[in-house]
Amino acid sequence: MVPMNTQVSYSIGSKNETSSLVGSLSLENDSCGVVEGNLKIASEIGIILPTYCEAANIERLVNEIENLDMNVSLLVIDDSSPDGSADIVRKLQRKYNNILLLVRSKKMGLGTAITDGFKSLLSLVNPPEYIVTMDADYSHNPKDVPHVVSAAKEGKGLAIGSRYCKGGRIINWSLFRLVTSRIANLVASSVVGAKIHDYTSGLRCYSATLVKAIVNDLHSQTYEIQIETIRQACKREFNIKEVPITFINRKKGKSKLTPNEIREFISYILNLVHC
Ligand SMILES: Nc1nc2c(ncn2[C@@H]2O[C@H](COP(=O)(O)OP(=O)(O)OP(=O)(O)O)[C@@H](O)[C@H]2O)c(=O)[nH]1
Ligand SMILES: [Mg+2]
Repeated sequence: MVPMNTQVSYSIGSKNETSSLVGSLSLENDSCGVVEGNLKIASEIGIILPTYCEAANIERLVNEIENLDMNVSLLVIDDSSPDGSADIVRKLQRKYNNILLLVRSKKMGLGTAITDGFKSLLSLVNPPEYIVTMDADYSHNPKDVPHVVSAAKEGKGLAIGSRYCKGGRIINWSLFRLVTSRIANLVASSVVGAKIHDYTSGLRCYSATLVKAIVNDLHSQTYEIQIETIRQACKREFNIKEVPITFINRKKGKSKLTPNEIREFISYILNLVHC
């Protein structure tokens, strides 16, 4: 058992002679997942890439992250995407030795993917000091990763790749997405009250200290995870910085923002307002 106050347990065993160690991971929500890859990996930064049907984007994204001059490991959390995203990641694991893959049994939402990602990285034999999350649809430019990491290191808390602070931009979003994102941010700002402009950006870097402090209080199913992590960080007075980024609407694959996800998000906000 890993000495950590979460509901995660690993058993590490050798899968075969050549490659990887495989760990079985028991998740809080009683679903089971198996982390494939070298669980003894040691890197300063762990990057969580949640994927649901990102076969058209994941390879290019991983290749570009690998080309950054950074000490990183990658953890892809795939919800058994029917388009074969996980198999592309397995192929990439043969090319790069710093990729972990957690395949969950079904689509369970971005919120639980990120939380399971946090728990998995913190449970490694050598956990990273900083944890980055980013979308796997190529909306976030890998070249922005070093900037959010530097900002998180300066503040030892959370750095957000911000589309709404000075210098931030959004390219190619529909009017509907622009308006819904702005409204979500206005409401989040009024209930959470952090001194930031972008509560819903998915490109961030957290210190592991911050993640350890909040992870057991994260129960978000879907996109509201982005606001909830900021709220939890604020409650504990962690430093939160913003770094301007340019967000480009995905060119390939489909958005996973469904009416169900929007309903979850609204119910989360209503809950906060009533608290
Ligand atoms: N594992 C997992 N990943 C998910 C799930 N839902 C979304 N994702 C991933 O989370 C990231 C963000 O999802 P998107 O569909 O791009 O949503 P978005 O960026 O908020 O919205 P768009 O602007 O419409 O693209 C992508 O990498 C998705 O593949 C899920 O249920 N499980
Ligand atoms: Mg997207």
